[in-house]
Amino acid sequence: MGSITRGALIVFEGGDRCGKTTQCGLLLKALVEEGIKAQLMKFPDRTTKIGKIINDYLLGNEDVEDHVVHLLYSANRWEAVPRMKDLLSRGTTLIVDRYAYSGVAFTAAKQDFDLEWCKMPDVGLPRPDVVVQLKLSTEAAMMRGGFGQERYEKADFQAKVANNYEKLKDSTWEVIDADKSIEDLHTELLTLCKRVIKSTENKPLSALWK
Ligand code: FDM
Repeated sequence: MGSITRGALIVFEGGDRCGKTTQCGLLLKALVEEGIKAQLMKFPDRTTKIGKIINDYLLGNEDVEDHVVHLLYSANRWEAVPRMKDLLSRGTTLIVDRYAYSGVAFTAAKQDFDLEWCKMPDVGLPRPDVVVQLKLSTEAAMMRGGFGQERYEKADFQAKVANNYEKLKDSTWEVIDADKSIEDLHTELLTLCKRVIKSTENKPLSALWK
């Protein structure tokens, strides 16, 4: 029997209204149609006990101290790690909507938070094979229907988040201009992801920020 090649860990990051969630869904569908094993994941995962606290916080139903909520977001990723590793090792590609980069970029946009401190709880998570950052100007994002009602959905805060993403970028990042049609963006992302899946098949999974 040939050994099973591992799946790729593909993370999507980007500001509000950039089309991240839509594109993750389209990508999953296209990969599965081509016979490639893939699953979607989303952080925060609001379905777990920790995720429910985060959800109440985001909806403004509950106040959680800023350091505490940062650690909860991280814990919400760590609780998914055994499942992620299991799926990846069985050859399933994971399409992940937000990851530790959101964790750092959003908390570090708050007052008196240091970027390095923010990274610490996520050190050692499975390292993505690619981080696809969908870029859209704040103006273009606003044209898509404005920001919603949740905490953080304000233009000045989003600008700080964008600035933090810049500081987190490393060689695994692919920055993609999201100011195009859903179909064109999808075609571009599908090509990119298939290339990544092929090139990481036989590479071991490594650890983030280590
Ligand atoms: N967010 C998301 C954080 O502040 N930290 C994190 O670790 C993660 C994963 O939660 F405003 C923020 C980003 C966003 C909010 O995310 C909810 P979704 O993608 O809109 O559900």
